[in-house]
Amino acid sequence: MPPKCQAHSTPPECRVPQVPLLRPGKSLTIFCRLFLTVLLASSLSTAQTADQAWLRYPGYHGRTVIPLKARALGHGSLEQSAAQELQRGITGLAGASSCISNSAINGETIVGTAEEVHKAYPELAVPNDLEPEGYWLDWAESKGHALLVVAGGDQRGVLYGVFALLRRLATDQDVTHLNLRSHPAMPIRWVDEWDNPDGSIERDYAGRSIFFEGGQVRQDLAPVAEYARLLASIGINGCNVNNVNAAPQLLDADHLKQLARIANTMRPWGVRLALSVDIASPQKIGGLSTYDPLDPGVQSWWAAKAAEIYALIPDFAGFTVKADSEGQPGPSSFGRTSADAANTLAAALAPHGGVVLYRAFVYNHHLDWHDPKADRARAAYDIFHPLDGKFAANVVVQTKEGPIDFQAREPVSPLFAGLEQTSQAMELQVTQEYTGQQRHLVYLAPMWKQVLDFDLRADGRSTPVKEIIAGKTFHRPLGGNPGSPRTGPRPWGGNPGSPRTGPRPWGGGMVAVAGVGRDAWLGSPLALANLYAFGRLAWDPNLSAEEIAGEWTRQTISSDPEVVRTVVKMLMQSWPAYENYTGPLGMQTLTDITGSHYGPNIESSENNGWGQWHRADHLGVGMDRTVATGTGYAGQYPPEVAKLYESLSTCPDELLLFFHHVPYTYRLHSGKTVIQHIYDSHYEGAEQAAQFARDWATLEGRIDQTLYQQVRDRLVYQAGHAIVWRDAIVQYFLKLSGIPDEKGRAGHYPGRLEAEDARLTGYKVIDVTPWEDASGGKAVSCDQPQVPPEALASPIVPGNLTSCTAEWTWSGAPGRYNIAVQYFDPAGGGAAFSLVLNHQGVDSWAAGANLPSTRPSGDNSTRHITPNVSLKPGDTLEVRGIPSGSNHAVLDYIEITPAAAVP
Ligand code: GCV
Repeated sequence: MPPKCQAHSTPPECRVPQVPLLRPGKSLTIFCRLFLTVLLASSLSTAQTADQAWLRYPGYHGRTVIPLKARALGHGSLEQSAAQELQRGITGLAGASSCISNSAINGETIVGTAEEVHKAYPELAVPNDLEPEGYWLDWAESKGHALLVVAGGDQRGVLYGVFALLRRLATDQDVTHLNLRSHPAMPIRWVDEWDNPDGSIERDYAGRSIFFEGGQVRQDLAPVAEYARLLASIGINGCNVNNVNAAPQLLDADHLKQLARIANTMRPWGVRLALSVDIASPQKIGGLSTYDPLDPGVQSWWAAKAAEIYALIPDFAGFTVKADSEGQPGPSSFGRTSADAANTLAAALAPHGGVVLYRAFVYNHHLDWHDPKADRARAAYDIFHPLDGKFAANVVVQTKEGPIDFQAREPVSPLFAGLEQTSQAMELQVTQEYTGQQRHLVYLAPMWKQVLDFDLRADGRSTPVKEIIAGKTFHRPLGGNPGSPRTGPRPWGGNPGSPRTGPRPWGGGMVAVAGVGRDAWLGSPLALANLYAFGRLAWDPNLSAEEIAGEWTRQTISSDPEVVRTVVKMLMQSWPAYENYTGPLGMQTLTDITGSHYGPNIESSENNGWGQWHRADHLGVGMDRTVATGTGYAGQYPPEVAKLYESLSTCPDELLLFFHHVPYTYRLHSGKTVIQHIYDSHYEGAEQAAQFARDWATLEGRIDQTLYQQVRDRLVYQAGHAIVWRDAIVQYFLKLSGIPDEKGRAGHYPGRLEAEDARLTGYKVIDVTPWEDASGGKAVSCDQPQVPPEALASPIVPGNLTSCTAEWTWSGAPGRYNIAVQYFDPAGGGAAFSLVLNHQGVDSWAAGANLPSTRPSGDNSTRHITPNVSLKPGDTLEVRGIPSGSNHAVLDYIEITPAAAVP
């Protein structure tokens, strides 16, 4: 009889797995076992590690038993990583489980390629047709020993199989019945890092680069190894380590040697190095007089450079190219096309098996905004569709999910249906450039799912984006031509050392701009759910955003059902909430597009060449992109989709203003007018953000306290910043349209006392730019601080001497109130504030949160709440601001609300 064992205190009995591969007559003797080996208890103490993300292995609460020992059948480095990870994972998982039997020895988990498993255990029915990078997990028995088999189609498959097994255990899934076979939906599953050699990162919100510092590759690559481990756990197989605005010097001989160290560090985790290249490199660092892609000298230069790279990095993945875009040099300077440039690079890489990911993010950022037909959204299709069929087989056109630039809402890029003879990859952004920069909780998987599942109806049939980018729809074998046999040499998908032959998958894939840095990977604990979700969707785009959120929460935070329920709910509501309070109906994120891309700045989109226009005026709003009267963008979609967007009667509300210019009084399908929807959605979104903070508060005591506190602080900040967004957009459109809010909220703020209406000492009234970022457009700034009377009586301490004061007299009812102080916290100094009641201090806090922009604006407008203050009529309330550096302790207003009404 197997010994009974219990996982934690009240779980059911541990289950004994079924062994479908047993030869008849064998009996089952698998007992409660989990690993105790501490072989790899590892040196993970202080460094930046993968267990700060989801690889924590916090404890096994499931009831299936698995063998105690793990063994790799082969000697390849990926397989060794796989076996070591299994050991490490089970060690962690075993820690919290009582499903451990010291006497249990009669079994092991074996990991190896299908070929190796077959050789070692000929009696096992291992599938012999596993796909590249695919795996198969099942129970078996050999010579009276229980075997848990992890077989890979190749070495990467072994690694991914191990992570799949660990994921099932870490999420307490039943592994009694396995027989699980899986392979990735698409071969290219890369992350792009926009790191610069000096250690800075473009659009990064998590500290400095893990790859570079001071112009060189960092000596300490331990975080890179941990990152590669994290990436492997979600099936990512490529990492481009430098900014697409590429520094050409990275291709010089010295830097290539340094980059080879990065490649060596990531290789044991199956992650291949890729590089972004500047198309002008032959001229900039090669000493040539031109970089014309059709010049033979230029072509030879690239061929020699590729050979030099492959001599150092034999499994080099390929190049990513941003050209003719946002000031980057490109083939248009020589009258050449994007295909000419891509093919020159492709020819250089082809003999070595590399690919070119050529970005379709090519547009003119000097568009004429007076021209009603000009439209940035058209650019990718206009430029790349005519080139379909002209790209070399190892070129993949990499297209952002939407036609503009990672906005909170855009339609799917029509280019996905516009390239039938070209392999394609979809580019997403994990780093939250336009979606709250990791200070706001925005789980992006639901948005990505909408894109992946969107049916473009190319050629009048079902063609969801996920199948197009996987190469299935148009039969695009990566590195081959449509219709060619899916066998033979393949440029991608093989492991180092493995033969580059055999069946190959259809080509294409997904690439995420990740933006990891040295500050806990993404700077914010919950933001890591996006990186996790990206990898899981690139492996299997049919997974739901909700199930991925659940998996991530169980592995990262807790498997307590209440915690999982709460966190999943918050994650799932976060993108709609953000969209609600930043820019609804397809207007895009109404942010400062020429600056921070963070706070509200509605007019910044207009009257410039960047082309993110929403065309709001006093009569109406929206960009007419119809074929009939607008820019014609809608006509870039296949006919069924074009028709849907062209007509006001069928265009979905959420994209109405992306496709149509309508009066504010236009009625949506929901029955609301556009203007009322703008008001309502902003109030609703801000309320949703406040609810996240309340939801999270219910988890105190159920989860790690440090994590609780970190996330709590962020959510409280987000709730305040959502109000900044709400008020900016609502007051802007109220003023522009002149149409009141049916619900009487816009322009009326109960309990709000403006700083400019206070009795001011030292403070002077200023205009805030843009005006909508301050309540009433004005604030007060402490440019000439005064010496408060009590400071004169105290010992002189530099810094506490000078402040400015705004003072109000309370005339409301007696009672307990929350007092919100809305102030600006621009970069460039750490100002301080205090709240004073009847000359007694009740609260004080420091500004200096490192928010964008050096001038007061919606980027840095911040709310501090002092709860539960007792007030009676005639009380004097003061806010004192102490400036520092260029932070002038700028104050917008205070808002006094009954204590019960606000959490
Ligand atoms: C790397 C947006 C970002 C830029 C980025 C560009 C791109 O415009 O704001 O920082 O440049 O996209 O994707 O190339």
